[in-house]
Amino acid sequence: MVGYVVKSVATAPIDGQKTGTSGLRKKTAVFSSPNYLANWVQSLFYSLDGLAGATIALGGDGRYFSKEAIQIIARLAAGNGVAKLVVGQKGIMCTPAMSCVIRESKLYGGIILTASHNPGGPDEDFGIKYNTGNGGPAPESVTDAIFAHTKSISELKFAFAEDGSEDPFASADISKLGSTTFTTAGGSFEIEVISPTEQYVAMLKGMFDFTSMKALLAREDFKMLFDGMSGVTGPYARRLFVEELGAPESSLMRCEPLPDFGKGHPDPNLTYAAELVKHMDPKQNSDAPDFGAASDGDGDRNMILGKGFFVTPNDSVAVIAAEATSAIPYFQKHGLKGVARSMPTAGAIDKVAAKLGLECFVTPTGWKFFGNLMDAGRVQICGEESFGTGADHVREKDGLFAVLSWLQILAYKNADSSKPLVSVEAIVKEFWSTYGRNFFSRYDYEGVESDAANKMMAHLEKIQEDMNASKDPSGLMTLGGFATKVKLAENFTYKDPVDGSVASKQGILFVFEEDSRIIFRLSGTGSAGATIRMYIEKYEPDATQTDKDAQVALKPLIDLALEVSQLKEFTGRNEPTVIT
Ligand code: VG1
Ligand code: CO
Repeated sequence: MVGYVVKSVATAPIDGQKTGTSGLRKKTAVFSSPNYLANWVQSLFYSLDGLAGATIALGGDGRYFSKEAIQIIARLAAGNGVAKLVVGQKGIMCTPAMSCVIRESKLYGGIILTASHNPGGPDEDFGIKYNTGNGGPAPESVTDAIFAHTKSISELKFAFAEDGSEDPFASADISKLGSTTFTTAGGSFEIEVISPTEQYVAMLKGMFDFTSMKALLAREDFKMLFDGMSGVTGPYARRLFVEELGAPESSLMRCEPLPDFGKGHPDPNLTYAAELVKHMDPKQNSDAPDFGAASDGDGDRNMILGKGFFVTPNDSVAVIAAEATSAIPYFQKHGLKGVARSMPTAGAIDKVAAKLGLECFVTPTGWKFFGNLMDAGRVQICGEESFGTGADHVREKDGLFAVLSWLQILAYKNADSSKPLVSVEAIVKEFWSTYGRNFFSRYDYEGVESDAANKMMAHLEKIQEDMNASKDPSGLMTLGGFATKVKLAENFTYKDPVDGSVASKQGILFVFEEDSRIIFRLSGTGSAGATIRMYIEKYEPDATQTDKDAQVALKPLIDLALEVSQLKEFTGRNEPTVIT
């Protein structure tokens, strides 16, 4: 056995190491600068109780700088008394699989190396996130403690090789499965390399009826196409769709994980997954598949498409909730008591909850807010407008779970193979005719100057406060001199119903008389400057009006939002970077 020694190395605080919506994300050059990663990881270890002897999982989307990061983290883990590190082979582990491994193996927690849907590479982004023993992203009590430590840190507890060289664990080959143990005076440290797919695929297999999905994929009139966006899900998709469900290899595109995602932006939406969208369009491809899906860099996001048809994430999670207990074995067995969505997410799922008599929660943006509700058994399905869909089988959003849910619903609706195919589009349109349609769009303005973005938000906050101060007895307010009546203006505050913790200033929203909404918030996942997100929603109960194009249906509200916020004046931007 190889030995190591623990030594203290001096360091000094580095500014701006505050965890955002989902972990710490910065340019790779920042992350790889001296002690940047080490300071944050040491601060994390300072924030955790009972770390001595613990087992921690480590893996990520395999992006550029992951290998170096794993080495630094292993040395700090050993230095801080962690007994064992469970590492995904080649450092790979998609985010929902990490959540599954932490939960099923009852680990102390896990570290995920990803900047998720942000591009990767030497000039792009790197990120790190800590998940607790329930498999979910650390709550704000933990991330606040980490941030506090980053401001006062003075030493790093590093493991060194006995001969003084820097990497004491070089002999643990993370490209091969197996375990290596290292020793030091009074202790030891083990690195176990595990399959990134095994536990997670087994879990998914237990949740769905693979036989009926296999029959669906065997139909002459049914084809699917999955876009891995060169992110981490490729190997999982091959395993599930090709090896387990029998789809041909041509059902996969961009399914080899690349450290720079092929220079793409691994964010599954109509803009960044344009190639998939093109393949799915019967006007551009005479052989367009019937079902299309994509996932992001770390595998927690998903996009669902039918032939020439886009399913919004708001509708997707609502359809899954509506069909869950009839179509999906996992929910047939475990039941469905409640659902949740983030505040900016459109309220289609609320309509399902009302009809099915389920509890329905509205949380701030970020998956970490769903964890307590799921742990308490009050929520089983939840989603975000940002292409996040998930359930209580893990504590992260789960792109492949969403794709399998849709395949399962399609298999259920098409149980009789002698009948013509019931399409994705038909399922969504049937949903609209039952529940009405929540038209929704998000405008993102990326790379805005921080000062300008903050001024715009302050301007909106002032409008919101003035409105509340001048409320007339009818309770209705006039928005910034415009004729439209507003029934609610607020800066969203959330009180966790389980532990009572409060998150304030989570986005400024104006809700109109007929439940239309405009919402503004600043992104917490960017790595430079500010990203403004503007969310627009309009509910249309009339089944004869649900077929419109969303941009057309929302145009008056979009114009109003731009005028009230003075977004163009504050930022100098005439067009958004991305529309979803
Ligand atoms: C965005 C999304 C949010 C999501 C978060 C992490 O956050 O809006 O809904 O939970 O990304 O997703 P923000 O603060 O930039 O709006 V991922 O796949 O990047 O972990
Ligand atoms: Co992600």
